[in-house]
Amino acid sequence: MQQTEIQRANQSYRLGITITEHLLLCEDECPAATGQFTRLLSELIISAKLISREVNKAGLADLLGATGNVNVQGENVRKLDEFANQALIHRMERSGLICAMASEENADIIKIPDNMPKGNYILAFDPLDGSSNVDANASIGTIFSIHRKIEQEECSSLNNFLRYGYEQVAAGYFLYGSSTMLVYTAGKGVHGFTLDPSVGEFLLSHRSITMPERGTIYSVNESYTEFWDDRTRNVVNYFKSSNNKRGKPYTARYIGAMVADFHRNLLYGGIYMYPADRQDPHKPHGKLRLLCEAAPLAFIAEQAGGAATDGSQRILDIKATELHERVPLFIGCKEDVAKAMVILRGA
Ligand code: P6P
Repeated sequence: MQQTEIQRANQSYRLGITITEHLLLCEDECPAATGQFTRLLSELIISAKLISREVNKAGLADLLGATGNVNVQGENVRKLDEFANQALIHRMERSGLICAMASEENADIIKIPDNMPKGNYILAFDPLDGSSNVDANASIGTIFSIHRKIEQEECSSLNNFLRYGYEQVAAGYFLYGSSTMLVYTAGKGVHGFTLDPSVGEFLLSHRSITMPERGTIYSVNESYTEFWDDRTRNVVNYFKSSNNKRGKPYTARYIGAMVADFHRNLLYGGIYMYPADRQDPHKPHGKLRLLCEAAPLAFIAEQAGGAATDGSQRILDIKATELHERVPLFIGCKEDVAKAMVILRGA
């Protein structure tokens, strides 16, 4: 049927729901909402658009490779790590919404300069998770966790960061992959938005994401098998030798960027594991950071019907004792994580 000009015009305006519209709708549903959270997420989105732009042209803009510096984690800092870290810090410290930040790349708390306005939110982030993959054009991402400042604490007090995961106000990640996505939760489900570069807007693409009870994928770096304890080896062997929810063997998938492995497992169903590695002084409790990696993704996993544990307890029930605390991590479909816990407990 010949489309009329009006129908064509209408289609060109049919953008779908933008993240801003989504947030404003959520605000209407939350009487206590002040609009501060909407503004905070909007500031994070601007940072992510800048990072996405640089990630997408990294190969052309001399942004690949290392800076020659080593961060607090003992990892080589890559040019894009540094760009992403500075883009987030620069934007957030001027927002007037944050009273202190912690970045995986910075040893200490990032204070808001005295000449900048302060807000009531505490932000922890991994500016570019999996960045060692960027030279190979594999997916990487930014992970963020948002808490409210503790009323009686000074902005820069470490106590604002040493919190239980279940106290998070919101958590999410930006994924720089075949498309740029935002996946976040504020405690009312998990929602995914895809950046439409032609209009520069994040559009609702995955409403109310839920994980299947049991998955089909296991994600772990098996080159460390000899460094695990027997129970950890038994967990991985279980997934290697059992049938999944479709009655077929689990499929092994490991990108080397947790945010990308997590996202695939969130949508398809699976479990990601980074166990303790007793042979590596850097990783006696695993490699992943509680505040800026495990806790935010655990919040998302649980809001999507999944689960996350360090092998003995729920990740969200862990109260951080230091800024860069590391934890072993088993995260994904509820039944897969439960099975891992049973084996890890030696039951
Ligand atoms: P390995 C990236 O550095 C990261 O923190 C996760 O995103 C990723 O899953 C893991 O480390 C990869 O570590 O030891 O398997 O190379």
